[in-house]
Amino acid sequence: MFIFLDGSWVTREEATVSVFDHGLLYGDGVFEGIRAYDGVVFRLKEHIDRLYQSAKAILLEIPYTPEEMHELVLELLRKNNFRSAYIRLIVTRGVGDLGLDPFKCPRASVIIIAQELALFPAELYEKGIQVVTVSTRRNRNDVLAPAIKSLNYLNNIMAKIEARRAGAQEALMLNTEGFVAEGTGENVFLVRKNALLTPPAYIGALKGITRQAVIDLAGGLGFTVLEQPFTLHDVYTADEMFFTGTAAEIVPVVMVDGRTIGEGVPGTMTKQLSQAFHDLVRQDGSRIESSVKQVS
Ligand code: PXG
Repeated sequence: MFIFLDGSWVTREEATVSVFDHGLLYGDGVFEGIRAYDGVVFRLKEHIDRLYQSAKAILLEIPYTPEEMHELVLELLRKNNFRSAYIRLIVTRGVGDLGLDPFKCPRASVIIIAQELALFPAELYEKGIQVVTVSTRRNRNDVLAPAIKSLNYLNNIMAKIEARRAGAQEALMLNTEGFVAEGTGENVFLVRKNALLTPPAYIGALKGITRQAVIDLAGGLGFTVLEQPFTLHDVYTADEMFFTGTAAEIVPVVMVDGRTIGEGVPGTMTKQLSQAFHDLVRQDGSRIESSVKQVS
């Protein structure tokens, strides 16, 4: 298995970072989780755009252009002979001293890892998951913009710990005003009658690539999409609910805080969207094989 590490293609054993890297010392850096399906990297351009936006927000200069980064991801998949994979792109502040001053880190470190896909158990999608609301709140816009996909996920990890300790698979996170924000690594959607509801990003959610794909697909299926704030009351009384994310894709939620959502089984709109999403991911993205290799 090859890993891209600061300009070199290295093995898993060789892929090590310095203990002085500020990504390790302070969570100072940004990342992306990306997925390839049957030779297509789903919405790779959108993931790269978001990576550069996250980097810009924390004043981190990535030592490659977005076009070079795009090509590096594809090259990594080719070198590993992967057609379907989970890809992790990481940019850390790089090596500095033990102080937190990022200006002492001369060069950002770039790591790209691809792993053959470990799929979640099918049962999760057939039966749906149970979630609990947790006391850990999502990052506030005036503290650390939740739109930044940073290496500092501690508040989401605390939320995950609360959920797992309560016997649930995932946490539902609120913002400090009590509006529903998202899961620990997923965006959230409700279905009410023929409409799909999802919180606007300013509430405290990441602008998910899967979230946007679902919004795009919903229009084609004739569903109304409302990006508006909602509360736990709206959750408990929804007809259907699901989470979206690169790793999780579309996961039905059938119980929240002991309240059954809809009929307690994955809903029809959720199923329709999942089907449409599975078709989309094999088409909408960057082909792994370079065009020169394709014989027409
Ligand atoms: N919200 C947060 C906070 C996230 O970290 C999403 C939503 C979904 O976004 P995308 O673009 O993936 O549709 C994420 C995704 C994982 C994993 O392996 C996922 C994420 C981060 C860390 C791990 O499930 N981010």
